[in-house]
Amino acid sequence: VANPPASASDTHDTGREPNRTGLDPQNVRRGFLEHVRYSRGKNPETATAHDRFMALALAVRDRLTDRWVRTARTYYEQDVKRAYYLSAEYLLGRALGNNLINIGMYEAAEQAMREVGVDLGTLVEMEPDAGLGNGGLGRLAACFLDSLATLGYPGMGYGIRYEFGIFTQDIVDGYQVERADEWLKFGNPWEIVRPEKAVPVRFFGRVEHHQGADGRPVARWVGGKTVIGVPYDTPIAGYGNNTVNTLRLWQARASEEFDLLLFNAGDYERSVVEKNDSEVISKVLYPNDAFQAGKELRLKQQYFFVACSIADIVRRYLKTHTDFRDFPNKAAIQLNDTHPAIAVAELMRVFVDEKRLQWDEAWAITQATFGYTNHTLLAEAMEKWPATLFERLLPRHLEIIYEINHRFLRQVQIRYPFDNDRMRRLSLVEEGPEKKIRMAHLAVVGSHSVNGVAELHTNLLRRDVLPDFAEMAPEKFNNKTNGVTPRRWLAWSNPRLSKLITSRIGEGWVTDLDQLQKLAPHAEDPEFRKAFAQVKKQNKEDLSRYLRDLCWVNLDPNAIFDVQIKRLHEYKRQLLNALHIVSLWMKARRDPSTIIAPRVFLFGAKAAPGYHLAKLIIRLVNGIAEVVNSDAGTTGLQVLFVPNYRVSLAERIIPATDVSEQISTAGMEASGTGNMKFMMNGALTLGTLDGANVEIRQAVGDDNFFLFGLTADEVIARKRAGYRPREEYERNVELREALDLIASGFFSPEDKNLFKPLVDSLLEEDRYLVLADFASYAAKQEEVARAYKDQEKWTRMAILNVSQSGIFSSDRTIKQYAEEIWRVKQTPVGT
Ligand code: T68
Repeated sequence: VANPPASASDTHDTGREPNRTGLDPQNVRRGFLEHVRYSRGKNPETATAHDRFMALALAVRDRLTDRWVRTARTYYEQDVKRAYYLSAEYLLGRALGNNLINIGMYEAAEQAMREVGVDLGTLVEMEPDAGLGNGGLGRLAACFLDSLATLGYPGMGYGIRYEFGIFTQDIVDGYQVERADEWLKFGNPWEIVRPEKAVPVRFFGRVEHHQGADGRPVARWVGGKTVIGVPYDTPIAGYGNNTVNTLRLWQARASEEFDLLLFNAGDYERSVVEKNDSEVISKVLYPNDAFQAGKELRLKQQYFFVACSIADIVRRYLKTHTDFRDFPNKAAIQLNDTHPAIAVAELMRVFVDEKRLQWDEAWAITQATFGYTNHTLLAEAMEKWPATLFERLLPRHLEIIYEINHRFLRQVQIRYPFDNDRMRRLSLVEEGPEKKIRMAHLAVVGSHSVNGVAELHTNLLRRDVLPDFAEMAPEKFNNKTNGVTPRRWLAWSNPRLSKLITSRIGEGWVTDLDQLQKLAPHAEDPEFRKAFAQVKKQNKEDLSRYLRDLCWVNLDPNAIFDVQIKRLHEYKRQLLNALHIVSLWMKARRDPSTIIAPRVFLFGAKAAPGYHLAKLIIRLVNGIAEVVNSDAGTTGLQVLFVPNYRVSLAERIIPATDVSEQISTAGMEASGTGNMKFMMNGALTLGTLDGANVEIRQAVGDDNFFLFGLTADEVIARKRAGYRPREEYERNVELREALDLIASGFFSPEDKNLFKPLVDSLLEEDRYLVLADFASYAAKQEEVARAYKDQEKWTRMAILNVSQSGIFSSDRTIKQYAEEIWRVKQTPVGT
């Protein structure tokens, strides 16, 4: 990509030389050296590796800046409709490599660094992951930002600038130990703080009701405490174009440095406590990925970033408009799950209380503006806030929610007279010992679109989770199957495969992933298969080297790399994988020839710190690894739990994977997105008919997918019929042996009863049907091993997986959101 010349006015603005931010190696080298000196205050000789990383990152940011300014101006001048993505999480990972790829200066940077004796790879490794998310939901938001920019959509992300993202995981004696993620400790070269755009946010206080001058009632939310939201902007560069969109993250600041009254009265301590109370709001990401803890601070976080973002969106709208009738034609706001759902009430508050709109008009505009994406079917993840908490923290919002509910239930009553049960089910308020606000219901009634994230998930949402809403407003419900960005997850993370693909079909696939279909005929070409297998082998060697230095293990790159990396959760069934490994190992002890093909089992997963069973599963996997890896009699089996799983680790592991474990209980995983990344990188899926696995199998064909397990309907039927896990245990010798060995304390010699809670939960309830699916899983694993022995056939299957992965590009997903929900238009940015 050639460097676009700065426009005449740009150059005039700053009086700088026209090619100050050129993309050729000489220019990049000069930019780098200037930042070493003038931003880091070092000589090239005294600069540390971290100084060099910062200097290069700043040089890259300079090269994004002209486009960033031009993008903002283009959207403003054309007064385009914008898509606003509201998300409590963005799991961005590292930015340097991705930015170099997207603005087309990777090779130039590599050469520039070589010329000054610096290894680019070393600098890339200096960058901490931006881990402002838990898992799939946060990573999806990051992929969406990349696709919005690459497709040239006027899109903007809003969220929280957590000082501490997802915790760092150490493994100590087999246990997970959490450490604070100090990602900002050495500075963040990408962000720009904009204190002039700070927004005040009120909490607590009370509502006063008056008669307004116009005779209409007025509500005034007064008193309470004010916190300031300060925006930090991060540039989001599109691939191969001039678009640079913005991710705006809010940091909480105390409204006064500290309360001067208290300070002057000598109560210094209390004055500083107040400051802490405010600034703690953006301190730390809640580390639960599928569970609502119901903490007050969490609700504060949600309202904090929503209030700042809504104020920002309304302020921007009012720069070019005087009344609000056109608002839905200029702003689409997408709610990433219910975490920002309070935005529905907040926009109503701004319209009705501050801008004095009539309720009905405000409501119509609000509904036309919002869309809601659901990411889970699990009851324990559904957000419900005690009305008492709401009343204290956000008294006006509770009134507004009651008003929304009152009007909504009246409509229900007219449509379904005398159906009190239905009214109770649909209400935004859950009655019971403690009154609660159902955030999903608020999001559904406040939006014109409600979507699930895979076909199966959307259907289950309609049928089982929100059936009454789906019956009342079927036109709201739609599916948007998730996707992942091929820039990070193929072009950047798997350069060998990218090069091979491009050598056969050209480079168009990077922005038009369906072109990968052109690879299908090449699956029949032995030369191509050989090159493809070679790439996988080299990636496995790279990963083995990396893990040798990290974990002190020597993995066999000739073995099947069988990988399960995702958050640790019972429904994802890492236990099923672990149980099967134990049974494989026991068989191999008796008869080593039962190992059909050598295999490396890799796990990577963080457990929510309060989720004891999940942490115990980590300890179990490490216990199994210790035994299996040190047993010389079973050399064909290796097990490794890789610590601190995160985006940058996924980038190393996925290109080296042969078997992708997607083994959740059917009906539990909304979509999955790791499954798509693996497919794109030539791994074969071993999976249930859950989430997007269903669509992956459809795309690639049954012959190229290892399917096992009960279907979602069968899972429900089994539970209805009174599932008794102990019967599975009695019936299956291999399963029994494995469970007995774990129960005996063999994998926890220091505490024989350590795993009793795990074994008991499996034998007594087994909510996720691990035992019911065990036989089917083990049988399919045997088929996997046999298939791997035929390397030609395996490689053909792997190539076909890559070739059919085009629909899982987040570009496809984002086009669907843009055309079917947001109605925003691609708006190219000129040079
Ligand atoms: C995930 N959800 C789904 N939630 O589990 C996954 N939850 O199937 C899907 O592919 C992905 O979303 C994207 O749609 C999550 O990741 C969370 O992380 C989360 C965080 C806080 C509270 C609840």
